Amino acid sequence: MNRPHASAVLVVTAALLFGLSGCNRPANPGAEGHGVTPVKAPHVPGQANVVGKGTRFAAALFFTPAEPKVSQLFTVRTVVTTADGAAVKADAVTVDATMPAHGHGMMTKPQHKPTADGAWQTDGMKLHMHGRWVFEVMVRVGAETETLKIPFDQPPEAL
Ligand SMILES: [Cu+2]
Repeated sequence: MNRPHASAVLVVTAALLFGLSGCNRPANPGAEGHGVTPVKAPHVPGQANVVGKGTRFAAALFFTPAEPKVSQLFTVRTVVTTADGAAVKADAVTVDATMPAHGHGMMTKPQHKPTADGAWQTDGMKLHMHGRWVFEVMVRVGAETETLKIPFDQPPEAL
């Protein structure tokens, strides 16, 4: 899982080349031309893939599979707390994702359901391009709602 050095150098080189060549030369087939993809640290098993905090609530998102590839369907488990980190049982949670720089969202329509342990599960997520996405996590607890916006960089392939 932790392919060393060579692949990291490749990614950095590809990112540099891509950055220099502008937006009209896709770095890999299927990806439309756009900006440099930051190299992210490998995901640590058991830890949330992304976390976000608003003024009322915070959310931790766990992906299955743990490191989805471009265009691979995945499931998100969302654990909600108060912004201070206290446990809270959300009445509704939805997860969406968009690429603001490109003005588009996902091509799938994810489904959301509560889990037996008080978290929420979103099936049918798919990030069909590599690059910067923003997860929009809507949390409702009673009459209070908040939407957390959490940036995420989808790598060209699982690192
Ligand atoms: Cu895009």
